[in-house]
Amino acid sequence: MSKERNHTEDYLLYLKITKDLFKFCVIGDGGVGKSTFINFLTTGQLAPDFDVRRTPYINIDGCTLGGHNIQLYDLAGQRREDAHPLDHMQTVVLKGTDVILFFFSLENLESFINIKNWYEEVKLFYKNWENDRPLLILIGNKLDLPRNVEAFNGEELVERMDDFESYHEMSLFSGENVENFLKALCDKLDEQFKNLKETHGL
Ligand SMILES: Nc1nc2c(ncn2[C@@H]2O[C@H](COP(=O)(O)OP(=O)(O)O)[C@@H](O)[C@H]2O)c(=O)[nH]1
Ligand SMILES: [Mg+2]
Repeated sequence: MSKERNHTEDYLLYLKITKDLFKFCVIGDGGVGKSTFINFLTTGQLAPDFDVRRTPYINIDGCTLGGHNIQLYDLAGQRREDAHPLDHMQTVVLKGTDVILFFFSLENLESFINIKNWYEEVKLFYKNWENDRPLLILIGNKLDLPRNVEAFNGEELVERMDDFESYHEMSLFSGENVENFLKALCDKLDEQFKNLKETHGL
């Protein structure tokens, strides 16, 4: 491990390798389904059965996915000036994050437009974005509702901001495409875990 790395980074890396641990962060406007997604991962319940509450500031949870251990950081979507975890806890939220899921709702154009702002804000945290950035995934949720964002808009955004890994649409109400997405995500985690171990000669 290189000298520039500090103890926290080394310890996180140790946990990642020995515990098969991944850190996920879910970011996007309020009401787009971030907490519903996390609840689905932890309990298997979809939107109709989940008694949803506004996420206060930050919520940290955990689950397993395809045998990997996942830490889930769910952030409040409501963006009050200087009152958001990304204003005060960038390090806690973003340090060591492996995957950022940027969520918007397909029936809410503004939530899609705001993705660019969330992305820019996250990017500010990383000193060496090209090498250190996490896996970025864009999710258009609420596929069951009348659409105000077309599929090609999401695809185009992912192409334009080419550090996004992929774009997926789903409904956490009907369940459409949720399992497909999780399968693709698990494949990616398998690949990353294998690479991480190989990089450290394991
Ligand atoms: N119709 C529909 N409603 C959804 C879907 N996903 C979440 N919701 C509902 O949207 C509202 C906000 O969800 P929530 O997970 O709290 O959003 P968050 O603020 O991004 O965490 C809740 O009433 C959910 O039941 C979906 O795919 N379709
Ligand atoms: Mg929430």
